[in-house]
Amino acid sequence: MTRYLIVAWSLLAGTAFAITPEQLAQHWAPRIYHDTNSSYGYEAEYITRVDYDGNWNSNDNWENLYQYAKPSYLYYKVSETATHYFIIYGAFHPRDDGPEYLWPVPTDKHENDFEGAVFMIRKDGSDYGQFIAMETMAHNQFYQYSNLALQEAHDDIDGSVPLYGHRPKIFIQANGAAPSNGHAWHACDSNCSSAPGGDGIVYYYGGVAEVPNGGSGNYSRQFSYDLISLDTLWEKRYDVNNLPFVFWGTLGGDSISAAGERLQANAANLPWTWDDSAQYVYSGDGPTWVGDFNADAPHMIDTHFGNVTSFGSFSRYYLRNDHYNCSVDLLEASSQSNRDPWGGKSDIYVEGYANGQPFWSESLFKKDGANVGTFYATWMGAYDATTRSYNGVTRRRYLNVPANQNVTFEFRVYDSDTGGDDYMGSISRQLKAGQYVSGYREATSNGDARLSYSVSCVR
Ligand SMILES: [Ca+2]
Ligand SMILES: [Ca+2]
Ligand SMILES: [Ca+2]
Ligand SMILES: [Ca+2]
Repeated sequence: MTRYLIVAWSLLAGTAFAITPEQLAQHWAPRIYHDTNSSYGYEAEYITRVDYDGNWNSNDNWENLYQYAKPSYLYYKVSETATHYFIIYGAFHPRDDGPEYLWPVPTDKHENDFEGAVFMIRKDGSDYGQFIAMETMAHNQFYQYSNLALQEAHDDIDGSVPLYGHRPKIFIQANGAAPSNGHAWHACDSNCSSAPGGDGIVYYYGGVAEVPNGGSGNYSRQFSYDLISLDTLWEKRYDVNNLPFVFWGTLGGDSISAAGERLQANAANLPWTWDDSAQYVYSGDGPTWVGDFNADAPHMIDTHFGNVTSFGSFSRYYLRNDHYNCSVDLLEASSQSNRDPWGGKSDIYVEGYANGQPFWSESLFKKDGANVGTFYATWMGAYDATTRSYNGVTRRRYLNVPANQNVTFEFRVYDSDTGGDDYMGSISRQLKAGQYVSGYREATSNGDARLSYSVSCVR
């Protein structure tokens, strides 16, 4: 009875989360089919917490594997817009083992590993909402899954999401999965009926962190995991010198083990530096960049999927996300100069960078034949943006950048031409956590354009 009163009160008050983030994460916590590989030792497959060995030192985790028990944990984080929840689940492994690392051969073998998924849940008025879609992280590639008639936009749909009751079923690859997919996450397929090589274990959410007693058998061994908040790592995001981070978003890992094995150094990344590296090739995953998985999942999903609004409205503004650093509102842009050949109107677009990392491009806003002095609202996908599939109405990006120090934000304006684009100047601002800057119809460095914007860094 008490809970129903709380729900009713929350709805009336308009507060975030009718139920707690923990309850949401518990409800949707996946059932995990974890392939195992005896060649590298079953204990190197176990999912556990980063401080499983009783310390926050990240470069003794390979060596301590057999000295400490590995109780089963899955990390989680919940964020929320007016219309959806976004739940990240992530699994840590002390080792990503495999064939010896010989650069540039792309094999796994490194200290620490962290991969996972984000679930998008629509608020449909029920306690826990409706599962809409999932993206998984599999060794620097993101995979898209849904059981609804979602269409592809800037990435292809990779399949459906098999369920166990209401819970998504996840397949995690084993150490040594060729050539470099150890501990990658995918939706379940036939690998969840029959474990590759005949061995694999099941992790299920039971609220208790059991210690596995072996990795053999065709999913006959099943262990309860407990959830642990990703806050416990986010709170240490600026703690470097391998405690546990070596630099922004990366757990420290040695290039050689105590036993002399050659390892890929510093290879485990947290969601705030995840990226689908395919964006660097022609068939990339569209205008979504480093950290969006964690800081701006609504943007990433709106970029990858074509019709998220087919299943209800889609807000792009967070009611709650404790894990972004800065937000950028690019509000309007105007040409002040006809830069097309022979004095034609400029075809303006804007690129945005934070410490050199892109967050805005001509895929998000472009206005062909812009009148000099007219201010055009930079709604994502409007006018002549080279990406016009956006469903969520927004001019805001949420970013993960290390804002404990000054972050350099740069807006560059260009006139698009077939024979080479013309630079129309830039605006550069520096700020760090706790600071806010804005510009109203501010001129770019060479006066060829004007922009209105605001940038706020909060943590
Ligand atoms: Ca350690
Ligand atoms: Ca080590
Ligand atoms: Ca895909
Ligand atoms: Ca196996």
